[in-house]
Amino acid sequence: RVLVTRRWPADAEAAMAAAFDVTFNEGDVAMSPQALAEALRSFDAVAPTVSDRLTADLFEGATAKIVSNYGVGYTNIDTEAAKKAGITVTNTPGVLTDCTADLAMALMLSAARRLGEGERELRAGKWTGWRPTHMIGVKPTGATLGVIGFGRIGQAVARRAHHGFAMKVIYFDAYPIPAEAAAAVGAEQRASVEDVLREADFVTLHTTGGAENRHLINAERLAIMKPGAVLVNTARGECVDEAALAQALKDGPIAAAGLDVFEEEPKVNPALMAMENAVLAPHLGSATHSTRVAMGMTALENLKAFFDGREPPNRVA
Ligand code: 8YV
Repeated sequence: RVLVTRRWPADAEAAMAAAFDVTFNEGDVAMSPQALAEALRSFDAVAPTVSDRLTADLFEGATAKIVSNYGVGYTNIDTEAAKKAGITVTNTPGVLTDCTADLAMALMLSAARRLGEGERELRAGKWTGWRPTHMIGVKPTGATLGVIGFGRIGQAVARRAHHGFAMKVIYFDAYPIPAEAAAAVGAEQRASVEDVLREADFVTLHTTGGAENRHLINAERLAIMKPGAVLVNTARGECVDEAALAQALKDGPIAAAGLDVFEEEPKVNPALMAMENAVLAPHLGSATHSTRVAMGMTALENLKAFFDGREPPNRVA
């Protein structure tokens, strides 16, 4: 018996229903902690999403065998607590790499070229006509892109930027990256986050979230970014100190930001909302039909393998 905490695209739901006795939780809001704790006690498996927070307390008395996360990022789950409770945790890597990288590029271009601001002006009937100094943005083509977190998604963004926009790519990753992966996009490694921030015209975040990367971008680090730089975050909201970012968008040095993720989703810091130079998206990284189906299929594959007594392909705990 499997509980899926949200409705999935129909194809993925049908595949799940063919394999398991599955309940899809109805409703557009995240499940309450009480309901999640209850699910962990009454179902054999739970398939949560990013907005279901499976904190340590919820694993006390849990009898489920596996949590199959619908998403690659799994900092919504206390994996240590799951492990202690003897519960396997899996995720869905790979299938959403392209879509997330596409969205990072969309945010980068929108923020650089002031698309949100421009559209708001036009729709408000405030556009007075073409003029040479109107809505001047920042030019991505040929600029330097700094990638922080050079894994699957970071590398996919680097490919797009390097091959499509002739950008020079520099990166920092806390873990070793195979030289061939960097060479494929002509990427040069930098020794620290600071080194990337001092040199890059555009900075895009592709680390995990969680305590390890909380406020990876803070006031001190924003202060050393290049004047006119653009920050993009499609990773996790907690990676950026939103209050400090709002201040930097107001006072500099950076010119703009494109954000798909927020510290307290679905709440967005009002100080960010107030900034015209922030392009804000409601966590759309993986939001295309084929990708959302593929995420469901991957979550299902992990469950099937586990209950067939095989090693699940994407175990994280
Ligand atoms: C999902 C994501 O929308 O996979 C991730 O880590 O952030 C997004 O692709 C979300 O996680 C769904 O649970």
